[in-house]
Amino acid sequence: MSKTSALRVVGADDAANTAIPNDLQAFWMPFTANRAFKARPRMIARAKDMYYYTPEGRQIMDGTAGLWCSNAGHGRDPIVQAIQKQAAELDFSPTFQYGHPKAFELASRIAALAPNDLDHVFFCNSGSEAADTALKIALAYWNVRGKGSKTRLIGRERGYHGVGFGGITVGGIVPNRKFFGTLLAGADHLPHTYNRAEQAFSKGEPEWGAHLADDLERIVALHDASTIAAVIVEPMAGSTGVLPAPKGYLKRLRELCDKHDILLIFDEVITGFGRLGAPFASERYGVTPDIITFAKGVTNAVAPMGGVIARKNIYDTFMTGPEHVVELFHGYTYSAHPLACAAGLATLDLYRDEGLFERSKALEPVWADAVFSAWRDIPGVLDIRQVGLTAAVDFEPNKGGVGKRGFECIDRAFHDEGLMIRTAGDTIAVTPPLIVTEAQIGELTEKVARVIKATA
Ligand code: PXG
Repeated sequence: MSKTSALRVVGADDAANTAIPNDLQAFWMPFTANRAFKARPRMIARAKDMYYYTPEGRQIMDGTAGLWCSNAGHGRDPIVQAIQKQAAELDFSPTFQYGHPKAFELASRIAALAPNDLDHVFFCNSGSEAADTALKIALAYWNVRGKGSKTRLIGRERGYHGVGFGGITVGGIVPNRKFFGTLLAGADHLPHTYNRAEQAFSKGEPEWGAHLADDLERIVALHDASTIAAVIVEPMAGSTGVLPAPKGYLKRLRELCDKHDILLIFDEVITGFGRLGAPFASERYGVTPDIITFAKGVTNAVAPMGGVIARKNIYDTFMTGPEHVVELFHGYTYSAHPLACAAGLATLDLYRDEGLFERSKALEPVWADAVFSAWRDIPGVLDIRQVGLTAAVDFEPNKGGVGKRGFECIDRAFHDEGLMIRTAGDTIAVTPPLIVTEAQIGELTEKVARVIKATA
């Protein structure tokens, strides 16, 4: 059999948008039920603003900002033009021992958005690389400071920090871990912060649960602070179904990390760049971590990019020793890739010029009311969670067993309602681009309601 994949091109005048692969086998799709997809594909050919379009031209509302990343919507002209211009001007230049101007400019712009003295930006290409980079910086920091026994990494149940070995070690999603051996040694986990009996149907951050941060005292008592390098948490756990931090929880975690001389890392891969109505969730919560990870929204997802923002004292700790010697033995060929930097700068301009972080904040009450009024009274709905421009709804499984209804929701939303959603088991999560209008919020929440009812 030929290994050349044939393409059937529909409409010669718009070939690039309408090429339909007729052999779906070669692409082993990530985090996808491959056989179900290939039997009944959900194919996307182009995108503009709030909408995707199928190869046949059917409109699909983007209920998820892609994968929580296209915060300014799709096909935005200033970003498209910036990457076109950049590709022609400087396609690639290394950032090991050389530099290009936009890398420095973007780092300064991100540092200016970050809270307090988080002033130094290390670039990579994804959220997974950002998590592993942050953990490595934390380990190296203690090493350079002469406290090399501080090696334990503390994550949290139900946490998601990407799919690298560091990230799955501190992460808390069982299927992401159990197939992959023993992971890194010496990690431990805080309990997750979700308790349906105490928190169900909370608007915004739940009142109950700040005390769960105190579990760090138990972990310190067990291992001793002299062995612990860092704690990493998401200010809002996105992947496991939108679990906002309980009120006061992050502040308590900060106090305990200070008390025991442990670095605090916020994984802001989802919560960064306006998702919670501020440049970073750290600002929303008034809590300054030592390290922030980011990705996704930094380039509006137009080019792959991730990164780590570190406090001044962390960077300064490394800037010792002979000046000709590399201070941190870490980096990626594509760290601060010129196309990603150009996309990032154009994206940050767009966020500023259109006031999208402020828009996200202003829309939050409208969004919260819409999701609660559309979903609360549907039979079988068990909980609704919302924070910033994100929301999730849990519902009872149907007779297909756990997770079957969730899967049916993705399929039905796409084919019958023209809507893209995310699911985790029998939970739907939605998180639209920050350009969403009030009318589109109404439409989106109604579509989700119909999908839940239709799959009961
Ligand atoms: N940290 C967090 C908090 C994330 O949400 C990553 C790290 C990893 O990023 P990369 O760029 O390596 O994928 C993420 C990614 C979902 C979903 O809907 C969430 C993510 C990715 C794909 C799907 O659950 N988050």
